[in-house]
Amino acid sequence: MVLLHKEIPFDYTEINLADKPDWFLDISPYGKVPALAVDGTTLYESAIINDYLDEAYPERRLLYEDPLKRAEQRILIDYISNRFIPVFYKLLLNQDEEAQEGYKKDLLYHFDYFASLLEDRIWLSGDELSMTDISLLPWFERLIVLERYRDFGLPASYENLHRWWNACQELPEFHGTRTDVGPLIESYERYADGTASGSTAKEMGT
Ligand SMILES: N[C@@H](CCC(=O)N[C@@H](CS)C(=O)NCC(=O)O)C(=O)O
Repeated sequence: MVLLHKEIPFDYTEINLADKPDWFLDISPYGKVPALAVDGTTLYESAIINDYLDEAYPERRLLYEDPLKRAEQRILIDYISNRFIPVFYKLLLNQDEEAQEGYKKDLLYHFDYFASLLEDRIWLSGDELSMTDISLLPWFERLIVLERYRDFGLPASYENLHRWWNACQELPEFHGTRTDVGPLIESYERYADGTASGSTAKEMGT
């Protein structure tokens, strides 16, 4: 989405995480997507890739230039990466129903927090789309996976978040990157039935 937002030309290669090619492991030491190769240098970790792109291509900035405001955005991105996304994976990977109920409650707690940021604005960090929205959006696209495998969705009462998610779905950046629902659901099947054995399953499985 950042590449599209800034109209940076790129080649896109999908990786089968169940059978990672050697060339991919050479450029992505954690064995994870995404990775970005730029002139012989490879970057990984999506927040760091996004930081690089915003700095190297300053047109249509997604992070504030003001250091304090930018730091606030990075705190939210860190929250999404290290507090919210792991719960998504844990709910999907854990086969125990009681534990799943606990993770569902944790997700609602995170929804409360995101909704509180949207009380008087459409976007998470101000009047315009920014990196914080782009960091959270893919996980709302993936809520359909939790609906399918764990009977969990965004409750209707979260009006602010629904409004935000509806605005996200209008973005050209979203249309240019979205995965069809069928393949998206299928790609998480092995996480949901407990047969995934990749690095994410090992790290997030409980
Ligand atoms: N912190 C990393 C996380 C990336 C990540 O978890 N990628 C998953 C797929 S969404 C992956 O490639 N997992 C490899 C595996 O399961 O073997 C980032 O933000 O780039």
